[in-house]
Amino acid sequence: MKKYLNYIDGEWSESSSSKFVEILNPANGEVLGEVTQSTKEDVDRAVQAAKRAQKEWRLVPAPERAEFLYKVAFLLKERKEEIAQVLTSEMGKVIDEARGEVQEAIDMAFYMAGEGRRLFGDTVPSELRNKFAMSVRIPVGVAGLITPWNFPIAIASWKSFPALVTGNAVVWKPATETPIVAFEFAKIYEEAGLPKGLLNLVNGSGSVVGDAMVEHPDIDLISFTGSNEVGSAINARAGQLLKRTSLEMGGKNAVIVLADADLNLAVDGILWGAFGTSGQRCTATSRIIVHQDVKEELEQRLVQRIGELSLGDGTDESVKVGPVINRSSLEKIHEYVKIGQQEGAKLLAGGSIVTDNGLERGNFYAPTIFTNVTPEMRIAKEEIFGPVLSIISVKSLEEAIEVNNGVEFGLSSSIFTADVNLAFQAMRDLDTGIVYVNAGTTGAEIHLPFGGTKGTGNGHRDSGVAALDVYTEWKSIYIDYSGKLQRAQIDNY
Ligand code: UN1
Repeated sequence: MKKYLNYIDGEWSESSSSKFVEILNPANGEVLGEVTQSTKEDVDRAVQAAKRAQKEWRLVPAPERAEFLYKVAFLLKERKEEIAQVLTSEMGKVIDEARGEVQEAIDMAFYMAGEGRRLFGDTVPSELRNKFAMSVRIPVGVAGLITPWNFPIAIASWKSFPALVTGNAVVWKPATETPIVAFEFAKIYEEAGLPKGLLNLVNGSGSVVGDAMVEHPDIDLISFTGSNEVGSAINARAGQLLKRTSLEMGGKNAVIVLADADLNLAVDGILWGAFGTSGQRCTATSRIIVHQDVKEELEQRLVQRIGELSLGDGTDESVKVGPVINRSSLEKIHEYVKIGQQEGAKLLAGGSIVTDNGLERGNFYAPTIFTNVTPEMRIAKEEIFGPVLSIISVKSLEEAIEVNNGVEFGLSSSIFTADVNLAFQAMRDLDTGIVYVNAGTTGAEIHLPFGGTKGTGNGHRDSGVAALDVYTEWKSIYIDYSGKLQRAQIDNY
């Protein structure tokens, strides 16, 4: 059986724990290999290697650091199909989406490589004569990256490229469910010739490897994407240790459909947003907030179209919805469906674990729609992370915005309307980090900030120029060439 190892200080190595965990294909339960389970000592070795490597790396000019990212970008481009196939078999998303995800990593590589020739700071006039003032970005040191299984390469790219181009070294713990994609990514870094110790891959559980990273005194920041439960525990401990954290967590994203909306377009956007990646995106559409005048019409069209979503192994090009990641996720989704029924919501479609057509060996859940959902119901408030959609009816845009904003998360939202005035009102008032007009809640592009308000995060953003803020400190520099002591705020007044 193929064994997946750690990549520490430029070497592939097995953990001293000698423990391995099986990697399963979520579409059929096939064992794809097994992955080493690391210890605290492995983390320490990775951190020491990172620390050593970063000492030299910070002195490498940023455009030269960026050269490695360009190489990574071209290698990713070359292997796009191969990695996409691995991604689908390991994580389950359908092959088209897997290709899209690898493309997201390619885009991010080129974009962040470009930053090697920007990394803009400010030059500003000094308030004193013969004095120069500027600010520059400096690396934080060793960045600890903890990434999820739902976007195993895109999110690792959102974090590792800006970390490296700004002069940091990386210790990376990928999700236990997706070590093969992590292996492929680390191999590409290796092939690109990235100096050893700058990118260290440490496989293992959150409770051992993740905790050791948070606790390690030589890891200067943690960038995490995952659940609120884990994120807030990381933040609490990192807070005590005065360690920087960037957290990207849950969502409860809504599509608002106003009475004047193009319903065909709205249905396309909703189905893609809710059932793409089997609803396992942070940005997935999990609520529809519809104007009462078009509620029935929208429901009819959704129910009609939901039948077209063929389920199956995502490597089959004709399949539209793949499996969910594992058994416990499948059960959690089904639990929520039962909760919805108990709460009095009406099931319009789906609502069951799929066991027919040979799909019983995989983790398949039928695309599910509830209607007559009210904002207080748990299915309208909690993140389900599966193909379950709740329809809530409202009487006005104002009420729609109130419902949208009435949850503890604030990642993405969307509005379908033909009225430009209402669209702008929504853009202003929707309390989410990402807003779409006449498109669903998914589909963020890498050159804009990705992240959310309230319980979704802690004010930081992945991707875009904003990502640089996570991986750099500001240094303000004053150069006095007057040859005399000039006291700021005193000698100029
Ligand atoms: C995620 O679900 O965590 O906007 C990332 C999107 C993708 C990224 C999603 N580009 O849906």
